[in-house]
Amino acid sequence: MKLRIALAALAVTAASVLAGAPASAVPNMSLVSAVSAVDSTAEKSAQASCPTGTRVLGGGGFISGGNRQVHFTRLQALGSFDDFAVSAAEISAYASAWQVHAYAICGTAPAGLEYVSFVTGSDSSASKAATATCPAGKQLISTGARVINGDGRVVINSLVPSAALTATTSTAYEAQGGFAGNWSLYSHGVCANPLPGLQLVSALIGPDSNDDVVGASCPAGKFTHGLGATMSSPAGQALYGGLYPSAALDQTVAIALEDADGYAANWSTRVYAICAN
Ligand SMILES: [Ca+2]
Ligand SMILES: [Ca+2]
Repeated sequence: MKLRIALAALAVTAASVLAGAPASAVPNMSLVSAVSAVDSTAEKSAQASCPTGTRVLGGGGFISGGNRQVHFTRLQALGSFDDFAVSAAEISAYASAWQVHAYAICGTAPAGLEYVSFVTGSDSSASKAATATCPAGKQLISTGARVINGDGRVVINSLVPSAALTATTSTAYEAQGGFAGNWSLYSHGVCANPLPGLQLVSALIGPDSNDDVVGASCPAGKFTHGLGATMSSPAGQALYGGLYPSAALDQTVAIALEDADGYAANWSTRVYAICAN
């Protein structure tokens, strides 16, 4: 489980406003963060709140102290509160203290801003996929996912923007050993009228049997409004320890870790950035 890293710079900061940066098409873009308590509660949440007058466009999260045993159960832009909500849970009993961080990408409302969701039915299938689609004429600016009633035993594997940025698909798998309960999966998307320079970029690391840290950079002068990621093949035996934008909103980072007893086969991680002027 050697760590492989492919990115230009890795920065997690408390909060930042893009002072001195070239003007973005969406005015007043900023990155805001929030943290949960540091303890060993089995599931906990953090919500990062956008500054007054700005809307949540997208966001991400980071788990500290999780040691391969804590994973995201929710990454969601909440249009009703203009918060980015992040929850994480222990896969099974884990004694150490850990903390979840939430990051919100905020800005003045772009024209046509709309929050869309799709939820699967509830059953105990070993994996599920959910797709949320933007209304006709609008395009996707960020992704999200949420597991309901997974009791920590369901691992989010992907939040993938479609190539044409019209939809986002989430997948999740039951963790190693399975889960007998019924659970469901949400896909969440944020849509808007097409932004100037809107462009999907991604970066891939692997396949191999190492943990991954992978970053994708927006083209010069563009900003990330949302992000996404996918892991190939580990099917519940690898989890995200982080999925977040850089402080300057010019890059996205995914950290993908094998579970506590590892995963022998090769797998890969792809991270996405949804960029615009
Ligand atoms: Ca099951
Ligand atoms: Ca394993």
